Amino acid sequence: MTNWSIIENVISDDALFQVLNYLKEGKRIDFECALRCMISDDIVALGAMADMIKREIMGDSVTYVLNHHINYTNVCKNSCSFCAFKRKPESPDAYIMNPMDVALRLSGPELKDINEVHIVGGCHPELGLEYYCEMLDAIRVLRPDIQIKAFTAVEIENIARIEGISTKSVLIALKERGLKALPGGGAEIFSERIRNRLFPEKTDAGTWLKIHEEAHQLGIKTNATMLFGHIEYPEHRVRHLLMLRDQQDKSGGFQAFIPLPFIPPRNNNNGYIQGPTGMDILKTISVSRIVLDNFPHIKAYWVMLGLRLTQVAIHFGADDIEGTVIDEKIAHEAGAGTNKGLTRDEIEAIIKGAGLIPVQRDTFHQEMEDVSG
Ligand code: V47
Repeated sequence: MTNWSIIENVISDDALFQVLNYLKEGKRIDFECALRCMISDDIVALGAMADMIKREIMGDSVTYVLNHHINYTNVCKNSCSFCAFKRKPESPDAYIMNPMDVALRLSGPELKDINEVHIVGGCHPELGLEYYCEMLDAIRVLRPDIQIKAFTAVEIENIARIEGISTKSVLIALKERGLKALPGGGAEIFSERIRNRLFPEKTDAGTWLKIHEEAHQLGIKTNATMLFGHIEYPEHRVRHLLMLRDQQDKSGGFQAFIPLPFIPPRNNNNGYIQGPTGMDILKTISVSRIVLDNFPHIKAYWVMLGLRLTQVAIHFGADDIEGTVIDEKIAHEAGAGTNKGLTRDEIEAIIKGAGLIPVQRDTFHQEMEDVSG
């Protein structure tokens, strides 16, 4: 039984008493209530509520995965203003990896312990379905033990457009070649006005959600993200969370939600915003945990949060910190100050240093047996 009453003593923003009452009564947090949370500065109370929910699901445990992030191309037909990773095909530092090279990246002896690969890339204007199938085939041959989480809904839509087939047909073909899960990227913020300003060519909210629904119907698990701390208002964040919650009610295949704090691209000097404060990041993580009552997991992505804030975030509702990553590019092109990867020992030290228990998981958030000795 959750002892919600102890939180009454830490609430300093009266508006949060209603939120606490909803939680006590097991009522769903509605738009107004969620907005109250999102505009409140009482992060101690929000964090305490979120931590209570996290502890009901996970206790003192915080999970991580031994994985490798691979970005097969930086060529992208889109021109999202927040993205520092994209390149035009004619750019001198544009690259496309061939499918076998993607698989070979996973074959070194130092990578024998990893059990997940996370693969995403730009929306290349010409790479067709065969390229992606060859990549999955090559990985399955070289590393049949690795679970493949790959290609955002945005890439799935791009492949479907190039091939002139449905997004569902693309998902079916990729599933047959071993795709196990979709990452949550490319959702950005579900607002048509903001999309028009920041990422006009990118998959719209309805299509992004439809592709995830199709994946869920096919038994492919997915994640969801939200890019925040740019030009959006608290209302946009709340609407984004509620749209995800509604989708999860319908199709049920989301595993984790990952709030992504905007990192202002360092070489973009057009008076762009600074990105969210540490306080705003913690609040957004807590509110996500409180509102997304049907999402099993909330991830604090250490790459974008920094290691110290990650340690706090796992006391503010997050129960997972992603993984070893090894060679992160998207956040680092923008100027992330973290390492491009961490070892298992470093990840475990972050979690233990926060007074919590590190647990290695697989792509489906199942606990792995400890083979480290
Ligand atoms: O899709 C791009 C975002 C995403 C910036 O599903 C930026 O398990 C902040 O989706 N500042 C990629 N964010 C990361 C991502 C992800 C990471 C870890 C795990 C999972 C998962 C997903 O990063 C992109 C975009 O939404 N992004 N540029 C930026 N300047």
